Amino acid sequence: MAIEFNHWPEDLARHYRARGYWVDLPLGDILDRHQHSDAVALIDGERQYRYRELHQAVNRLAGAFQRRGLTTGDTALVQLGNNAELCITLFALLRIGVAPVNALFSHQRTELDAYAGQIEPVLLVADRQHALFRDDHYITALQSRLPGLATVALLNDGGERDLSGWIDEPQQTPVNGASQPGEVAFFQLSGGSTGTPKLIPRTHNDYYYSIRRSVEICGFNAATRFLCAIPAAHNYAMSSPGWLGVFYGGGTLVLAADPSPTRCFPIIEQQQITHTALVPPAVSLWLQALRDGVQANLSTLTLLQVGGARLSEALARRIPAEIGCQLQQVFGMAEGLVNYTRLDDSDEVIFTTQGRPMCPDDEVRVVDEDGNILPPGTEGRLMTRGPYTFRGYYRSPEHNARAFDREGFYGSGDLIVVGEDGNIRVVGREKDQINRGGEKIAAEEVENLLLRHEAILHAALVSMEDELMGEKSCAFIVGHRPLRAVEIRRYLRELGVAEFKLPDRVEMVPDLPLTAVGKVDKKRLRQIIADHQLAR
Ligand code: AMP
Ligand code: DBH
Repeated sequence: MAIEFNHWPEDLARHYRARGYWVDLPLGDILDRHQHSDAVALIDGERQYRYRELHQAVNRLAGAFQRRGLTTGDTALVQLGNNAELCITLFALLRIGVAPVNALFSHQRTELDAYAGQIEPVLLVADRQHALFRDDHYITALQSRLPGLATVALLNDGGERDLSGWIDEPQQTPVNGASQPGEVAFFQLSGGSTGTPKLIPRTHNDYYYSIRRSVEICGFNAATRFLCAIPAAHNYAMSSPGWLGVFYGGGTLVLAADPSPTRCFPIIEQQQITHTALVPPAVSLWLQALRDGVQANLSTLTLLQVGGARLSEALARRIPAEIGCQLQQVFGMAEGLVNYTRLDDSDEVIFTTQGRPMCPDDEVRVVDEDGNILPPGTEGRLMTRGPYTFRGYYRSPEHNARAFDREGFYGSGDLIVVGEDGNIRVVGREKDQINRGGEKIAAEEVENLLLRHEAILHAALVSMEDELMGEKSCAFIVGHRPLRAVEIRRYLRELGVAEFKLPDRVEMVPDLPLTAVGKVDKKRLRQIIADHQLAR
């Protein structure tokens, strides 16, 4: 059975097909087009796959999944780091029509619980090297809650369930069963602003378009050697143009475990990297390393993409000057809409804006609090719809009613200004979220966890400025007794939360300031912490 999702209205769907955005091909086509190629597709440490080999590995794993009973319309929870197995697993699942949630490797129990609870997976793919999967406790707990979760494959297991073993199983049966191109291919993760992390159904048609168009704009081709050092499961790394874009163009993907200069500089030199994508804090670290005189030959690098969080103009200007490559700003979202500065834009546009929508049929509106459309040049809320912007979070009718307007425009929660030339500047945010160097923290999610602590009465999480990360998080807490930051962080860690969500700072207060309508006054709290920071 096909996975439910909110469809585009018929007239728009017809338009998107007529304009050639939706081509009715499954995402598996990205590899199929190169299945006879001897070009190198993927480099992961010492391991190297040619397109032909990658395609065969995908087919073998798809067969292995099929023999274990997986079939079209099933769902899977996948948590793998930046390795070849992540790419092989995704394509194998696409081949047999199983829709995964690709959790980030930094995710812990509460995040995985939330995703599993929503999709009720029949398959789990995880890594023994992740703390949660060192033993079978968590797997057993998941299976007792989800009786349908019958199949488990584990990287670095060595036994019957070893993922690498499954990839090596000889292919005995032809694989088939990809879902229809108009149906859900997989779920993307929303940075979110609500208590439970929301899932974004993405169809083959909409996602494939976003990849093809990104490849075109960014100029990826067979000569591209792309370094993926940011989390490969993230929408940015997958599709803007990301590693799926590299494969589409027939180039070479080189994986790295993290974006630190010590990790990446030698790889860039050895692998002759031409393109890579970073978040702003990583850019700062790269620039600092170069200023510190770290020896590195980055001369092959022609394009550095930066996105996920606001890049300051000062930092932007240093990129061509000090790294010696072109900058491209990327303002995107897992929900869909992606904006790029173009390769032939003026320095002014590239340094001071977050670019413009990639598709002529991306509809972007700037509206006020009541939804009235504002004139160009005015700051307001971003609303958008288009051929690759989703129409609703998975199984979240109430939240969708708030996140979308009557015409199906999605409100991203960003405050923007659109210039006369159509370029967008992100100037703020109205969603209750902290953007910690590109990693999104939904305040409510952390607050709910804090409130489970026996000594905590009220809690509010807000952003505070940070030189490296852009923003960090500060928890204001009303408690029965004084609590120290280390204690709170340890408590959250024990609950099982991704490390980046732990409050960077904790302030005990007698009460939380309220607005006139009785809501926690977060603006005031942000001001309090800013004043504290100034005073230091
Ligand atoms: P997510 O919904 O988790 O995919 O995160 C998308 C959000 O990240 C956007 O709505 C923005 O708030 C933020 N974002 C992404 N790229 C940029 C950028 N280049 N500049 C500023 N904010 C960004
Ligand atoms: O932050 C994001 O989610 C993001 C940034 C750049 C994204 O999803 C994308 C490009 O596709």
